[in-house]
Amino acid sequence: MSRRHPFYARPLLATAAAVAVLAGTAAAAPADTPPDRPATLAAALDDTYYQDALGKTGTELKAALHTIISDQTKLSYSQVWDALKATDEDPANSSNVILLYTGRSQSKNDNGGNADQWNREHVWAKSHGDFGTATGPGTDIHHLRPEDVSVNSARGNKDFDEGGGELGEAPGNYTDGDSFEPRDAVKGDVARMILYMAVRYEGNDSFADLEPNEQVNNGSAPKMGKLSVLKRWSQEDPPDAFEKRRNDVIFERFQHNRNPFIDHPEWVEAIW
Ligand SMILES: [Ca+2]
Ligand SMILES: [Ca+2]
Repeated sequence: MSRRHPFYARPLLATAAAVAVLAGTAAAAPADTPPDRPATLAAALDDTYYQDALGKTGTELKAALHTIISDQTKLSYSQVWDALKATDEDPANSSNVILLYTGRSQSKNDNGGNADQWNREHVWAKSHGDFGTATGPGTDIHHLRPEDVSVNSARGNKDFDEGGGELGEAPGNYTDGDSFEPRDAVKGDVARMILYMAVRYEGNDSFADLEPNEQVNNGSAPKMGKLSVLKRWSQEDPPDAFEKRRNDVIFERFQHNRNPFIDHPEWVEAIW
């Protein structure tokens, strides 16, 4: 239990504790969560966390998930730095984080504003809905990831689609004037982050209702495209160990809410 995370001392949700007990792990030691979680964890989540969503589809499922995942702890933008050092830790080197698009392993302490340092990439670009970095969608670590500063700039606020020229500094990633295509290994991760944001933010707080659509060039509209491409990416790149561990760490240590599409990727098609 790190003293750098005062919010970590907050009592865990009953569901988190129940899940930890059933999974045979200690909720206070999320860093020790094995990459391949026991099947009992998924079953325990269905019996507790997702109880009110099971058996639903479409708008009913989306509404149930919105209620479930809106019960969360919220971070400040400065707390995000330390959170990402835990959520995106390199499993092969605990001193490093893995950068989302480049896939590079880089020192946790090499964060900042220089071109080859890492900073906080908003996968749902913060201009799409103009939510900035106030506590809320702009500090929701389910879609905030470490990324190389200049690669983050190259992505900018572009919508997601396939095509364009390959980024020299981030092989496997492509961009053109109005869209960005992440490398294959994180295509599904990106899709599930965008769809989490769409369910979590429904316009019933002080922020915009975020929704995916079929457009690029969405600009400052609270939309992100292209939905059909994101759905395909979610199918082609199912949740992996890194992504699942990340979801667990956010749930157990930081926000105490989950990305439902990592636990139940079939819910993408059930809603959209
Ligand atoms: Ca992946
Ligand atoms: Ca929404």
